[in-house]
Amino acid sequence: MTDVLAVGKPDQMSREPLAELGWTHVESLDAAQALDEDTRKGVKAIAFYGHSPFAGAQMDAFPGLGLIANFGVGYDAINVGDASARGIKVTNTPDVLNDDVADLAVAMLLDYCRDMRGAEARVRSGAWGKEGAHPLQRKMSGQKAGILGMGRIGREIADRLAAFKIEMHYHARSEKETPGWTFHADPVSLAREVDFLVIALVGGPATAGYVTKEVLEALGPTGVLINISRGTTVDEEALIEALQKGTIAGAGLDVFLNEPNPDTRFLSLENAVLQPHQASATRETRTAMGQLQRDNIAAFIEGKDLLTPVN
Ligand code: 8YV
Repeated sequence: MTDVLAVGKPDQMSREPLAELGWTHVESLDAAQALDEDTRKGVKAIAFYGHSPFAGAQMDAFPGLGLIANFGVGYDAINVGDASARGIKVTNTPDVLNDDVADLAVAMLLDYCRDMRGAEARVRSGAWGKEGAHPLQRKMSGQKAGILGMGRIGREIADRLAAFKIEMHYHARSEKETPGWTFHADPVSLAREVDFLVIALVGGPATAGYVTKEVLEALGPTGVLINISRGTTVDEEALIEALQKGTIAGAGLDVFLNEPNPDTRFLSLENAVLQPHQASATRETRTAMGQLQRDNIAAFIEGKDLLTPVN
């Protein structure tokens, strides 16, 4: 019997450490709840991977549970209110992934603007030689960008975009200390002002549908939307319609409502760069995330202060 249960599908950087630690591992919360009573009663901490909803009903299957250690900064899948009500602590893995997530946001924007995918296809297919140069694309440097949600990741994205001589605007709950970037009290005003709108909001009920049809309309037919936060932050129906009709110019999307099987209408959109929720997916960052998750669990088991508590 072990007092730590790993639930979900750990990536390649976490599988080996888990095997070494000898924790029981199941691939889903359903499988976790189906474990025999003795095993469930013995679980003190859960190392949680993935994004399936983890609420009170699932927590109640583990009467001795004291910690849910989430693999990821976003813990919107975990009902923290339910956890707190049961005396269960929750931890996440902030900061260690900021660089990678910001890198991918910029990469999707660059890819959208310069059509690197289409241009590469021209080289590989031989069309460059047969048909000539790739059509001219759009300049990214020197435009105006808006960050929606100026937390730690939003700030990293803004710093990178500013280095591309991009004029920075942002919307957040409150005004932040910045090198003179323009604060907008509402997302529509932000979207109206900028060429590129980058969503770096936290997920969860508070930001569900935050990017409305109205925000997309304000972004306008030359505007580009980048989302590295959560699919839930956008009215996805409105986004698909805007991309289909050209109400916005394009998008770079790493997150969707129905992962890992996004709405199939996205798949035929040539004006969208689509990524499989991989913003934090480098070996370096995933190693650091796994280490932080395991350090939180070790601290909890040893009765020490948690490193990155959420509640
Ligand atoms: C995922 C993420 O955790 O940190 C987050 O909030 O969305 C990602 O880093 C990762 O894809 C594992 O599910």
